[in-house]
Amino acid sequence: MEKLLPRRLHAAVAQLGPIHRSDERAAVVRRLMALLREAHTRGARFVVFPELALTTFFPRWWITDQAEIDRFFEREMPNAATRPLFDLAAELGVGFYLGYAELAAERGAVTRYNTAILVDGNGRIIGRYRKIHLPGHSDHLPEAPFQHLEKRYFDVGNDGFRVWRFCDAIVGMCICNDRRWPETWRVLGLQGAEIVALGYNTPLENIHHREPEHLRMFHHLLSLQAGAYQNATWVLAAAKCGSEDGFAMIGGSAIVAPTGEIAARTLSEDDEVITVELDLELGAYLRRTVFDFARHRRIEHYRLITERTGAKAEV
Ligand code: ING
Repeated sequence: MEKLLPRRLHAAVAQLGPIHRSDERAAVVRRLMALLREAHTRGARFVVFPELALTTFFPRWWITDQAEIDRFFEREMPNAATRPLFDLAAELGVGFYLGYAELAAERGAVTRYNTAILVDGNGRIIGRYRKIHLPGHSDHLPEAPFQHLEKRYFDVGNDGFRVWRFCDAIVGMCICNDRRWPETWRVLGLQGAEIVALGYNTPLENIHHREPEHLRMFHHLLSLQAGAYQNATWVLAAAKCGSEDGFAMIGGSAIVAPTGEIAARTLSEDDEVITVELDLELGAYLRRTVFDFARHRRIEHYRLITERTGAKAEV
């Protein structure tokens, strides 16, 4: 067996602490730039920022005035507020994943997405993903301690789950709740993803039913580690966390190896960088053996996965 040349990519996850509703984008972009510089100083060529990394997690708020809601959205990217981040990335030759609220015009209609972009080391956008699994609810829950209105404020993503070649690696993207659904990982795995980048904003409290708070971190890490192992891919997951206007969100940003092991994780709920030099061959033996999809998968038995939405017991 010829020894494959080690393909390595020094990557970083840049966790953000809280962004309060009154925080200006310029102040947030300055934080993103400081994190990018720190990652570059430590040798990273790719940095993953969180979901909705430019604003507070506004789906927690019941807002009825559309103009007020749209203040949290970006109409173009890059724009005046984010251009300094793109320019710094190009100056340092560092690529990045950035999550933000996208306001688009498609076929004459206004559409709104929870979006992530992949930007290369020249500051060019080479990939875009619009969040498909939107959690929460669309009506006002006045009794709840806070809202989770992603189903109200965003349209379901229409880009599908895709991968791009970046720094000699196959990189896929998803966002937050997507990580809880095995379909996300498998569709990326079937496209040869070697790295899956994702950002997340995960409230500590479950507004739907009483749940022990330690389960938030457990389910978050379980989703990353299972997705990584079962698709033999590296996972770079960046939190926006801490207390935003008093509403707690979990940290636990992590870099997970294709073996499912946690290679690095953050210790704080503030702005924090973690880096790992990813060995892109580490997952190759798994793809040649236990997860050799071509040899082991039996798609003739998986029909229900794409034909049935909800579970149905027919016995
Ligand atoms: N946040 C949460 C997440 O999926 C959630 C919502 C938390 C759903 C816990 C179910 C259980 O991490 C976002 N933004 O999707």
